[in-house]
Amino acid sequence: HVEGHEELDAASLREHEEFTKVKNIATIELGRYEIETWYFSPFPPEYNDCTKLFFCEFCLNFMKRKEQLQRHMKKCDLKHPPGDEIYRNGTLSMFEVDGKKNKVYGQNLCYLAKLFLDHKTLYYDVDLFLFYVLCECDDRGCHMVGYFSKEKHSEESYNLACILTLPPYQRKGYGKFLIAFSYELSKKEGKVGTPERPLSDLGLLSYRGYWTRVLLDILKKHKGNISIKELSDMTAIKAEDILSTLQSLELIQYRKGQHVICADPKVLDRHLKAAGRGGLEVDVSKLIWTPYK
Ligand code: 1VU
Repeated sequence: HVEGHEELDAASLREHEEFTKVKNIATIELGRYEIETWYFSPFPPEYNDCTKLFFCEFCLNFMKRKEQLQRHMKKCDLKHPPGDEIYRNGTLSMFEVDGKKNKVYGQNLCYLAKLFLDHKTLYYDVDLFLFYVLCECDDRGCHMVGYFSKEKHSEESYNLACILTLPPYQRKGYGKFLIAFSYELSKKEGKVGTPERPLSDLGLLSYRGYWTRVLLDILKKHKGNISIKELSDMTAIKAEDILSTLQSLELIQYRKGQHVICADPKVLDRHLKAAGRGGLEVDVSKLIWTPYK
């Protein structure tokens, strides 16, 4: 996660790493939730004396006191993230926010996300990223559930930089929805993609679950031989990730100098059962999007 870290030399990087060990903000208020934080986040120095912050759930501005937030809510005219609504299915919406066009929102989102992300070292250079913000919508507005960020141009074929489901919404299938969404965007771009590394424990679990389900569903339905390349073309999952997933399921054998997928239907069913719930489906017919140029 190197968003805007290039200018730092080794010494300041070490210093930064020392500093990031101490958690400053212990709780945040966001919409109707009070949420306990997990990690340090580098809020501007004037917030150093705070242990709690109050976020506007729509523009993500943060304040030191509840009264400030209440005053802000009377005049904030956002009822959803800034940017384009690119997906709507029932009460579920996805907004695409360009970090260059909505710099403050992008920075606020990063400060917020860092409270729940261990490795992320992103601070100011949000210009290079798009943010895909998932919301549950009702008559009061569109409430952020989670998001992922994506580089506008990635040399390493990353299709996702950081992913977060806010703690009150975790373990309900939103994470797998966000992952599935990132691959649907890659399919529209005609590219394969992979998440930026390192993955957190929860990130790896979610990705492993997603990859397993998608690949086994195809293998189950498919008749005859199929190659990793074909699987990759169908799913936009990078070949290395397919190989490591199938290897971890012990579905790969090495015969005569070649990797061969061995897909016994009974074994597939057993793995599928173990892979957990499918998560919320992405209905691609409801995605209205063209790749960034
Ligand atoms: O519920 P299932 O079993 O069907 O699937 C779950 C489960 O396999 C696993 N999982 C867990 N397993 C054990 N204990 C847990 N607490 C737990 N949480 C998840 O992951 C599968 C996905 O479940 P989900 O679709 O309901 O996913 P969530 O909405 O809970 O979101 C998953 C993430 C990783 C986004 C969420 O846990 C989160 O925001 N964590 C904090 C931030 C983080 O670690 N992000 C990933 C960092 S790596 C990165 O950003 C680089 C790409």
